[in-house]
Amino acid sequence: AWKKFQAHGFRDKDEFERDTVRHVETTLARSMFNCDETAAYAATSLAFRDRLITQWNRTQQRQTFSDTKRIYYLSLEFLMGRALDNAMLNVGAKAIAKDGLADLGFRIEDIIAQEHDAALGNGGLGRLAACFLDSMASLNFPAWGYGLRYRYGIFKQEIVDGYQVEVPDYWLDFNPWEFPRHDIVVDIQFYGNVRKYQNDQGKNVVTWEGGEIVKAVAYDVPIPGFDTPSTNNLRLWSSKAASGEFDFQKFNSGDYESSVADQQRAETISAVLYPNDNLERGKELRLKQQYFWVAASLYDIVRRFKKSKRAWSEFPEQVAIQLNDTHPTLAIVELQRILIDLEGLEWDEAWKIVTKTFGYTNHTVLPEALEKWSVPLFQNLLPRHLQIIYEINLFFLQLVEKKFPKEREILGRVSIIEESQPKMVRMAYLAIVGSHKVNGVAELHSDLIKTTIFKDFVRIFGPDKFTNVTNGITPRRWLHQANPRLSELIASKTGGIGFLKDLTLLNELENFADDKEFKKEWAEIKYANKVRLAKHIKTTTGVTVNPAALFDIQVKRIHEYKRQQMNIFGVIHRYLTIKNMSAEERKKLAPRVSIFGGKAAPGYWMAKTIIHLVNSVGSVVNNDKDVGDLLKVIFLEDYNVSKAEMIIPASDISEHISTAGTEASGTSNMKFVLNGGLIIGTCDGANIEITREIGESNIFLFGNLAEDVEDLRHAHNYGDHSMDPDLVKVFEAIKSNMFGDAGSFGALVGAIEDHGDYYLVSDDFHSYIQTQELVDEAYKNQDEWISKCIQSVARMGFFSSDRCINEYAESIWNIEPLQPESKN
Ligand code: 26W
Repeated sequence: AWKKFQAHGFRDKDEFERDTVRHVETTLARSMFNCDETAAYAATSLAFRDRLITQWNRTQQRQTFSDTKRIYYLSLEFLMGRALDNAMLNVGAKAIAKDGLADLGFRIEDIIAQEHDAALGNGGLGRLAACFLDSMASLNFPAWGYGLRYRYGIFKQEIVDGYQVEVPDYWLDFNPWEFPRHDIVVDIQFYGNVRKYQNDQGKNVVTWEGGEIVKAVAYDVPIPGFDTPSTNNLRLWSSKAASGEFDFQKFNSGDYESSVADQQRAETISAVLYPNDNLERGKELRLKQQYFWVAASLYDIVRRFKKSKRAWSEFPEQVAIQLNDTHPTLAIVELQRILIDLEGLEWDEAWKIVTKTFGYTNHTVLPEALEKWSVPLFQNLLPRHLQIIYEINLFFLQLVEKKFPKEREILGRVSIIEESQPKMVRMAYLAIVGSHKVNGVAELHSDLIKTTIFKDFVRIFGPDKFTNVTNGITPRRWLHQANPRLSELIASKTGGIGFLKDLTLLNELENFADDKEFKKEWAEIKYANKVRLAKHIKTTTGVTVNPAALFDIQVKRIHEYKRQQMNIFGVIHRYLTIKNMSAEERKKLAPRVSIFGGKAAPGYWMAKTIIHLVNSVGSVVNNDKDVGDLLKVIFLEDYNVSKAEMIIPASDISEHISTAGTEASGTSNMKFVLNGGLIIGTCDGANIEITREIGESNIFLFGNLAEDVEDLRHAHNYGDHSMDPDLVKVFEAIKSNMFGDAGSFGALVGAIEDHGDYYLVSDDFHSYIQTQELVDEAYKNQDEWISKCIQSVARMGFFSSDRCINEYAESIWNIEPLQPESKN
C-alpha cells in the first residue's frame, strides 16, 4: 500500500552511492577506508544538496520570470532542526539512501543523528516559522523567509546536580545547508544625525548622515517542498565589519587593537540568539539586531521589486510582508523611510503602500513580553526612524481625535509613544497602525487580543482589521519523519501518502477505530516508540523506566504561565498518595512515568527553580524501592527539535496546562495528538479547537476558564485565597525537606502561598488531580484508549500548517501558488 514516489531524487541506489562516494573522495578529500559517520553524513548531505540546488535554481528562475506576487516572512527565529532527513523525505529518496548507506556499511539513523540541529529559535514562535516555510514550499507559494544567521543558536542545556547549566551552541563548524552569497552585501547604518534642507530645486530633503556602517552578508538556505520540485529560499543575514579586515587608518596609525575591536563589535550583531521566551529586556544589541536584519531584508525586497520597473503604487501587488510578532516592526518604518527619503514619494502615497504591504501576527498577550523601546535609545541608534515614528503617531492620533472627539483619555492609551519616564515606543501599536491585518494564532487568543490589549484599536480601525488564523504544524516532519511506522500504517488505510499533502484524508481512519487488527498494529507502534524513548532515558539519566507504564510528558519552555510547577506538585501528590496506599490499592494503580523537558531562560530564576525541583523529586522518587515502577520522574536534558521528534511519538498523555488565557495557541498539543497520544489540558489556546475537532470525550480538560481568571486574581489580592488542601500537603512535604533543602524551593511555594498565586495553581489544583485520576482510569482500558487515539488522529486534519498557510494566502496576503511546469 505504500505508494513510493520520487519527485526529483536519485534514479536508484547506485546513483546515490556513486555521488556519495565521489563527495567523500573529492569534496572531503578522504578515502572510503577511513570514512566515519561524520564523513558519511557530510557526503550524503552534499549528494542530496546537489539535487536540491538544481530545483532551487529552477524555482527561483520561475518566480522571477512569472513576475507574480511574493510573500516575505520576516522572523527573528527559525527553529529548523535537522535538514538531511527532511531533504531526503521531501525529495522522495529516503528509501534509496537507506539502501545505499547500508551498502556502504552505515545505518541511516546513525547518519541522520550526526547532524547538529539548526536551533535559531526559542520555542513555539520559531518552530511555527519553520513549519510555515515547509508548507509554503510544499504548496508552491513564491515565498521567502528572512532571518538572522546567529553564530550561536539557543544554548545547550546541561543538568548538573539537578540545576540547569547553559553551554554555548556553536553550530556552524560544518553546515552544508547554507550558501554564503558574498556578492549580496548590504550596508547598514547606525547612529549619526539627520539633516533637513532644501535642494537646488527647492524641494525639502531629509538625509541621515554619519554614524557607523555594518555590512550584512546573505546566507541562503534551500527549503524543499514535499513531493514537489518547488524549493524556496530562506535568507539569513550575517554581520561583518564594513572596512573589511581592518580599519586601515587605525591600523596605519598603530592602533591595531582597536581596529580589531571594531571588527568584533560589528560581528557581535549576529553573534547570538537572545534566549528569552516571552520576556522583553530592552537591550540595545537586540534593537540593533532587529534593525540590521530588517534593513537588509527590505533593501533586498525593494531591489527585487525595482528590477520589474513597475510604478511604486504596484508594490503591494507584488510584495506581501508578514511580521512574525513585533520583532520586525521596524520594517514598517524602514519602508516608509525608503519611499519618502530615498525615492521621493509624498508621505500619504508612501504610507498607503506601506500599510497595504504589511500584516502583523501577535503571539502573546503576556504584558512582560510586549516589546517597548526607550525613546532615548532610539534617538541615539536610529534618529531618522524615531522622527518617522513620531510623524506616524501624529497622523494616527489626529485620526483618533477626529473619530472620538469627546474622549480625551483614548489618545494617551493608544499613542505609539508611551508618556513614561523615559518615554517608550510601543512596538505592537506601531505594528497595528502600519499593517492592514492583525491576526492572533488561535480563536480564543484572537478574541482576547480584541477585547483586552488591542481593544481600543478595534474601535478605531473596525473589527475587520483583526482576524484569526489558527496555528498548524507540518505533518511531514511531525508525523512522517518523526513517526515513520505510524505514517506507513496510516498510508495503508488511507490510500497512500496523500494525507501528507491533504491532512483531512486522515478522516478515513475513523473506519478503523474499532478494527482489531489495526488497533493491534497501532498499539505495537506506540509501544516501540516508548521503548525507544525508554532507551534514551536509560542512556541519558541512568534511570530504568517500564515502557508499559503510562508515559506522561510535558516538554516546552519552562515558564510559570505554562505551569510545570503544577505538574510537579501533582507528581508529589501522587507520590504521597502511593506511599499511603495498601498493597491491594497499589495493584490497581497504573504505573506512570512523568517526563519533563525544556529550557529556562538563563535569567529566569523561578523557571530554573522549577527544573531543580523536578530533578530533586526525581532523585527521591526514582530511588524509592517501595514505589518501584509505580512512579518515575524524569527530566530530559536539552529539549530541542530533534529530541521532540523522538519524544512526542512516545507519549500516552501530554500536558498543556497553562493558566486559561495565557497560552496563545500552543503547537506541541497538535503534534502529540497527531502522533496518537491523548492530552490533558486547560481551556486555553488551540486546546479549545482541538477539543472541537476530536470531540470532548477524547480529551481531558480541566480548570478555570479564561473569563474567570481576572475575578480570581482580584479575589486573591483581597485576601480571599483559601489554599487547596491537597496542595497544602504537597507544600508540607516540600517544607519537611523531603526533596532536599526546602529553602531552595521557598520562592516557588511562596509565589502561591503568599504572593497572590498569579497563575492560579491552587485554584486549578483540585480539578487537575481529579482529571489525572480520570486519566488513570481510562488508561486501564487499553482497548478503549486506543480507539480514542485513532479517532483523535482521524480528526486532526485541520491542524496542518498547509491549511493555515492557505488561510494566510487568501485572507491576508492575497497571493496564489505558482505551479511548477512539470514533475520530473
Ligand atoms: C521579546 C521577547 C520575546 C521573545 C519571544 C517575546 C515573545 C516571544 C514569542 C512571541 C513567544 C512565543 O514563542 N510565543 C508562542 O508562539 C507560538 C506560535 O504562535 C504559540 O503557539 C505559543 O502559544 C506562544 O507562546
